Amino acid sequence: MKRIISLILVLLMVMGLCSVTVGAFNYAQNGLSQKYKMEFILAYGLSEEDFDYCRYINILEYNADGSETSDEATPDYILSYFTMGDSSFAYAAEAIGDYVVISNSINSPYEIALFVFSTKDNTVFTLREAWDAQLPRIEEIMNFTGERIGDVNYDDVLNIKDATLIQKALSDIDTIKDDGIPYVTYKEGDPRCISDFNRDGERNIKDATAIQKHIVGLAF
Ligand SMILES: [Ca+2]
Ligand SMILES: [Ca+2]
Repeated sequence: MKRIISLILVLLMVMGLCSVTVGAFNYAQNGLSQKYKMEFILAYGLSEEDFDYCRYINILEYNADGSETSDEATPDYILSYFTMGDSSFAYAAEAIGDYVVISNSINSPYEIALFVFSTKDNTVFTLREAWDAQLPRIEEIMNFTGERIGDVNYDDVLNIKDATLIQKALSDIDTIKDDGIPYVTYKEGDPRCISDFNRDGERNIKDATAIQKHIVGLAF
């Protein structure tokens, strides 16, 4: 799903469209993006020389209240996909909060090449910091950049269907594709496995039960 969105975005950029709304986010690749690129780098504590090495940056603008952004108004937050000069493109995944997120730069000098920039106070949050601070609309951001742990059918909703799919996979009636984000190879016990809902390093019936309990608001 995310790969399809990325391909569509790249295609639209190639076609010369300046911005396009994806869900509730506005994807910008215009003069405004270049302005934020510099602000973003300086806010993160990098030197202006580093700017030359920033070869790739994608911007998603959004407002805290869910309203649409425009070229005229400053968005409240900017989600950035950020790659430094010598980085090669290779997908890396990391478990953050209730999600597994991806970076497209395993050699980035940062924990993961996804950041949220607050335009109000020029603050840069790593995705983990953004999750810990529970920034506005953080779940939408995490869903956009990764997968919810336990959402084994990848429909962006955690519900009984996911618990059922885990049960079927355990009985070899069905399979869980990739057990993670399709870009990354996972082994059972990997802390990034999407099916390991209770985070104990194993996929078993306890994960299906934990999802069922979570759905009805019980601790697991
Ligand atoms: Ca699901
Ligand atoms: Ca488990």
